[in-house]
Amino acid sequence: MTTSERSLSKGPVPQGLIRLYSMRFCPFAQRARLVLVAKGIKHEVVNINLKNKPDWFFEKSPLGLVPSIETSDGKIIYESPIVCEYLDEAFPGTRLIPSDPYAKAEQKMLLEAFSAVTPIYHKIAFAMKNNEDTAELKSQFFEKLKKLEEALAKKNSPYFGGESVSMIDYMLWPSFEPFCIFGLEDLMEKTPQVKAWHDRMLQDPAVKATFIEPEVFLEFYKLYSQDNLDAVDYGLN
Ligand SMILES: N[C@@H](CCC(=O)N[C@@H](CS)C(=O)NCC(=O)O)C(=O)O
Repeated sequence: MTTSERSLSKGPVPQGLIRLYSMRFCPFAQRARLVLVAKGIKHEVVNINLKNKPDWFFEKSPLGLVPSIETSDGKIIYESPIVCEYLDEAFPGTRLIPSDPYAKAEQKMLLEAFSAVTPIYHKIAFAMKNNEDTAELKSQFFEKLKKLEEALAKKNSPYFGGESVSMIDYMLWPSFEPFCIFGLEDLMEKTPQVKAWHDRMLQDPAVKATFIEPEVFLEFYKLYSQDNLDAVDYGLN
């Protein structure tokens, strides 16, 4: 794993590699990492210090956000759903997006329904830091979780896309990894199908390969919420 780049621009991407501009604790970047690993795509990771972005980063990601990817012929692709779809279509191996148009639309609708969850996470993290009451935020979060429970019950399958892991599972997973640090496990007890999905996902090889231990996450959140410039490097050698 590389340390965060602060000032040096990177040269061209070597032939046969994808370069991912990332931040280790970013749930959107984790989507890209999951897809890269699941499809066995050769890649390198450049971690960006989002509290101190180098100027050149805006050439690699016009909105200044991670993830973005760069190909060896200089193409830049950004926004996590677009990055993941590109990787799935441009590379061989297991297809993660269903070919059936309705199944594909269903996955996108589910993602849309769950999309507002990251800001709730951040609000919970900040409320916890300030010792504020998180009950209202947790109930907002629970409403999102119930939608997922309904989707799994309707589908009656182990994963959101059917019998095996597909793109929607990798798009949703990063929001579930830091669950315990926000004290949200009790909510998952009330959505048993989501809980069973969560436990299954923990066994997925790409999830295992990109997993960040809760205590590392917790320390990152503490440092990040204190505006510590080194937060994104927490845990690196
Ligand atoms: N819609 C974007 C969101 C990406 C995003 O918000 N990334 C955050 C890190 S988790 C970021 O780069 N933040 C930098 C900033 O806001 O300046 C996606 O899905 O890729």
